[in-house]
Amino acid sequence: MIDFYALTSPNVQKIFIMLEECELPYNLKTVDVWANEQFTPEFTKINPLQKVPAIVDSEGPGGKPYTVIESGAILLYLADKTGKFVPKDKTAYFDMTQWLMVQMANLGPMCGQLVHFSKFAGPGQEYGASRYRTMVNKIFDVYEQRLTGRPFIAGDEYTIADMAAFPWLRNAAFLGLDAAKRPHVKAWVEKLEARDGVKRALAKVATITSARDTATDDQKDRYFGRGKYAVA
Ligand SMILES: N[C@@H](CCC(=O)N[C@@H](CS)C(=O)NCC(=O)O)C(=O)O
Repeated sequence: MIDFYALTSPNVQKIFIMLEECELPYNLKTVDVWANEQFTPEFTKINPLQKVPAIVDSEGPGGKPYTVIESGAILLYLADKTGKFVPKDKTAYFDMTQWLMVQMANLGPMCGQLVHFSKFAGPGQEYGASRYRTMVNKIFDVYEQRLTGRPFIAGDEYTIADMAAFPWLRNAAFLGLDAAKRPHVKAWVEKLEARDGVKRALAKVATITSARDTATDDQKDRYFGRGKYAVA
């Protein structure tokens, strides 16, 4: 059985999608980052980075419990465990791997910074939001190009590279971008949204509540590492 440490953010949604698409059973263990639950000693043992998602598979390699952190690594682990959503063809496999890395190293971090600086930085901080909006627009353009004349990100098959990019690319409006400007990304988002596994995953996410709207200033400072929590 898989213990899935989660909340609702895009990096976590990728794993909900993979688990639901593979119809793997899992125990959902919410870690409310807005209530600072990521910082408990118990969770820090699971993920020293103090972030969700993480999984603990009681039947890992050799039949022993195994912990996986980082959403891209979790997707690769689950793909290896099930043999699903990874191309058999070597070239397609490495196309998938490259685009998974593009998501992990570029799309995710740039969107994360844009959300932070546009929603949480406060007045007089326009430089951060502007810089990351530019980066996000550029990477969205790269995905638009990639999905022009290709049904899925790695090529002909739906893979974990699609699952990784989907929660961020469908968030255009939340990120302050115009989804209509990138018609191939928009059509691909709609195609994925129509999948049963994706629908089930998003429905699960929608049931999770968090302290996002009730977090105190101190909890937010601790989460964002600012004020007395800043490390010089
Ligand atoms: N690169 C990591 C990023 C994970 C991440 O940033 N998780 C956020 C929620 S999306 C989190 O747990 N933040 C808590 C914190 O930074 O204290 C992944 O893809 O798994």
